[in-house]
Amino acid sequence: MEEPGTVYFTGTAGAGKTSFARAFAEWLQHAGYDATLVNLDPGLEGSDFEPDVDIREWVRLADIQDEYGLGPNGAQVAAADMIALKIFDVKQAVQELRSDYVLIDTPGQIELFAFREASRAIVEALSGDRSMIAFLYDPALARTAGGFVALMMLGATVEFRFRLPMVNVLTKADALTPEQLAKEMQWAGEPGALSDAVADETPTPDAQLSSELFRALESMGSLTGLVATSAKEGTGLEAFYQSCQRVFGGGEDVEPSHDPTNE
Ligand SMILES: Nc1nc2c(ncn2[C@@H]2O[C@H](COP(=O)(O)OP(=O)(O)OP(=O)(O)O)[C@@H](O)[C@H]2O)c(=O)[nH]1
Ligand SMILES: [Mg+2]
Repeated sequence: MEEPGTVYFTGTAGAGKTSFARAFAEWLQHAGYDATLVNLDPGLEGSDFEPDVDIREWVRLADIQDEYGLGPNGAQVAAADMIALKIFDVKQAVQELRSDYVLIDTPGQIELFAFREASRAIVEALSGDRSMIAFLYDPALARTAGGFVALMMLGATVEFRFRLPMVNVLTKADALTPEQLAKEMQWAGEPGALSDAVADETPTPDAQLSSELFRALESMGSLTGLVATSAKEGTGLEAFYQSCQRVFGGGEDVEPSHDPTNE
């Protein structure tokens, strides 16, 4: 059996990681693929998300706070190390399900995930040859050119830390006006339009810093487009799937493991 395609969903707090991972899992199921949804967020709350493999079986944020008298951030730091210690149990549970795709929802606080060594150990343990990161752009933060560039830099940081191929995803597209959506998509596709917008926004921009920054982001491949999606309306999921396929298989579809018309 071919190794599954593994996708990590990352992005700023509230960017829509959990909603998008879940919507994509449902889309894959309808398209005839098996998807294992993995929750790596020890603080996940809410009952309508039912992951197939759940870190909370081993590590729960509320329990760590109670046991060690920690606040939510201190508990997240402690949890990251505890998750790393349990990661082979998680891996075994994922492997037993033998799915075509493994979708991994990561903790809300991205700096904890991106900067801690424990996270690198976690990603290393769970990743095979077919692994990638979906970096989610929250439209509320991407609305200004400065905010958009800041997200690009954060995405570049995540890519630099984990050294995995990355696909950029704009979430909650339904919450944007068509004009806002068109503007953000243009910034993603045309570096010149984005750098002009940054210059317009900042009355006295440091032109040299901006142009060096753009060059660095460009050479890291951080300006390679954006897939507009909405978990709420179920849009953009096929386009995201195609982007994943380009990363995993040079654009070729894998055969569905079951026929969706038989369900
Ligand atoms: N309009 C709209 N809202 C969305 C969409 N996806 C998520 N949201 C809302 O955005 C908020 C955050 O969504 P989550 O999926 O929990 O985001 P997250 O990145 O997992 O959040 P944390 O794990 O807490 O950092 C919720 O209020 C969702 O209802 C979408 O496609 N459209
Ligand atoms: Mg979440």
